[in-house]
Amino acid sequence: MSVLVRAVLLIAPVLAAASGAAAGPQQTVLEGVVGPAPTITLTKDGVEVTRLDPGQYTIRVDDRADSHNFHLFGPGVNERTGVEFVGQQTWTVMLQAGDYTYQCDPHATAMRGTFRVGAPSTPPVPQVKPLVGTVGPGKTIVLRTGSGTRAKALTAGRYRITVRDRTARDNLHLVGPGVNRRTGVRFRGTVRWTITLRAGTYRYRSDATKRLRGSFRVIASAHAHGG
Ligand SMILES: [Cu+2]
Repeated sequence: MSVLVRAVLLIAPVLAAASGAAAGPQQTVLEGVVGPAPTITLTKDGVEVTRLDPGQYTIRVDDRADSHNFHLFGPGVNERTGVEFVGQQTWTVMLQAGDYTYQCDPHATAMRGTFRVGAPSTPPVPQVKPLVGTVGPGKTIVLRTGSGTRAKALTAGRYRITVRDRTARDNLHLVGPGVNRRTGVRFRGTVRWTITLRAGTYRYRSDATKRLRGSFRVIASAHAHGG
């Protein structure tokens, strides 16, 4: 073998690697996991994905149950594992500005997440909205929104409820789809619950006084494309 040929053989892989690196920036890897518990997650470096820059991504999906699947859809993307499929899949996707959803199709109301793709200047989707529940002093109970009005119709999603239990004779007990939380009747103080409200009717009451009660409706959240 001549010195020239040997030199070319040595250099060729280096050139190939260099041109490969020049072809594009390193792709960001996202990890999608569904099952075996009824949970679905999409994370980047271990953190739940809520916003991404537009671009090409590698999605590693680990589907751990034959009763769940991982389905990602949004602008230009529609990828899914089979419900009966168990194992790993890798997808390369081009994410564009807009809202994306990942869900388990058979359990889409409970096993579901969303994230937004867009410039960092895009206002983030509000993740947790505030509510304030007050019981007492005296025979009063009310649940108010963050703006201070009595809750009547709310949008489905994550809420942080600050419960101000100001009486040792009543409590605040909130019941509705997926939620059953209460303070103790004798308890007085402030607690905070972070809960997910789903479409349906929620009722709150004092377990000690029947007439102390209220209710509100929750409507499914529309996929608002804010700008
Ligand atoms: Cu499922």
